[in-house]
Amino acid sequence: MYAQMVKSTGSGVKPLDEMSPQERAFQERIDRGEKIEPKDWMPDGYRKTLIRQIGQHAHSEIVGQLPEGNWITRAPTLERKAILLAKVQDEAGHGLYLYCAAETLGVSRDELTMALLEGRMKYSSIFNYPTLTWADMGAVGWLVDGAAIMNQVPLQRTSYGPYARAMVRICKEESFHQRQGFDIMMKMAKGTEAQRKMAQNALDRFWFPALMMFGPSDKDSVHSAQSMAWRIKMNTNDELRQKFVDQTMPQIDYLGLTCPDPDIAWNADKGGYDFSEPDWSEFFDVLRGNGPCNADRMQARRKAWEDGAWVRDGLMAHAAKKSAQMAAE
Ligand code: BYC
Repeated sequence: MYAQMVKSTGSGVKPLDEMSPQERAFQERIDRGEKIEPKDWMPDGYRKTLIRQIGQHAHSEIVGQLPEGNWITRAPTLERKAILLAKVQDEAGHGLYLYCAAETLGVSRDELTMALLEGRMKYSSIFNYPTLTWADMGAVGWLVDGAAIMNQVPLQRTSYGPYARAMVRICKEESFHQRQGFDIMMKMAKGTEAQRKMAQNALDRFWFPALMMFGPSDKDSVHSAQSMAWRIKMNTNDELRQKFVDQTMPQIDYLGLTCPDPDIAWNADKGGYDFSEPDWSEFFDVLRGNGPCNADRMQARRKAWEDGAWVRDGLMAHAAKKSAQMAAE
C-alpha cells in the first residue's frame, strides 16, 4: 500500500507495479505486518539498510559508554556510582545484542568494527559532545536515553525479527536509564543554587544535540521513505522529534528549569509545541567528524580494538586447536 502511495510523492521508492514478483511478495509480507527472519529472501537494499542502521545503532551503544564512563570514578556517592556503573554496563549489553542482530544479516562484528574505525560507518552525533559536570549524567540519562526510547519503542514493531526482538529488552533497560537521569536532575534542580545552575547549564547544552539525535529534518532525510516502506523505520525523524519535545516540556516545567529555546510555545491548534530547529550546519559538521569529541571517541575505539588484539588472537588459537583435536578424534 505504502509503496503505491509514495509513487505520487516522488520519494524514490519503487511502486508495487514496477517490482519483480519476488520483490512484490516481499513487500506484501511487510504490508501484512509479518516479521522477516534471517533465512528469508530479502532485497539487497533491505539487507544493506538494516546492516547500516543496526550497525550504527550498535556502534552508538558502545561509543555511548564513553561520555558516562568518564564520570564513574567521580560519582558523588557510592549509590550513584553503582547505578551509573550498571547503566554503562547495560549499554555494552545493548551493543552486543545489536551486533548479534546485524550478524544474522551476514556481516561479522569485526567487519562492522573495521567500517567504524575506517570512517565508513557512523555512530550517533550526540556522543561527540562532552560531559562536563555531574549534572550532565542527569541530562544524558533524561534527554539522551529519553530520545533513544522515543525512537526505539516503535522499533520493537520493526519488520526484521532479530532487530525487533533485541529492541524489547533494550527498551526496558532504557526506561530505567531515563528514570535515573531524571532522578539526578530532580536532586540537582531542587538542590542548592549552585546545583540548580549546574542542572540548567546541562539542559542548555544537551537540548539541541538531543533534538539532533532523531536525524535531519524530513525534507533532508535520505533514507526515511524507503525505510518506512520496508518498516525498518516506523516514524519520520520530525514526527519523533515533535513527540519528544511534547513529552519533555512538561518535565522541564516540573523541574523548574527553562528550555533554552526562546521560541518554544504551546500551539493549541496542532496540540503540540512549536519549537526552533536545531542548527543543522552544526549537525552535519559533527557528522563529518568535526564535533568537540569526535577525535577522542575514535581514538578510544581504536585503542580498545588494538588493546584487545591479544584476546582475539588467543580465542582464535584456542578455536583452531579445538577443531584440530575434534578432526583427529
Ligand atoms: N547521528 O536519511 P536519514 C543510543 C545520518 S541512542 C549520526 O534520516 P536514517 C544510546 C544517517 O545515518 C542512538 N548520524 O537516516 C543512548 C544518514 O547517513 P548515512 C542510536 C545520523 O538512518 C543512550 C544521514 O544522516 N539509536 O544508542 O533513515 C546511551 C541521513 O539521515 C544521525 C539509533 O541508532 C545522528 N543522530 O535515520 C547509550 C536508532 N541522524 O548512514 C546509547 C536507530 C541521521 O547514509 N536508527 N544520521 O551515511 C535510526 O532510527 C535511524 O538510523 C536515524 C537516522 C533516525 C538515527
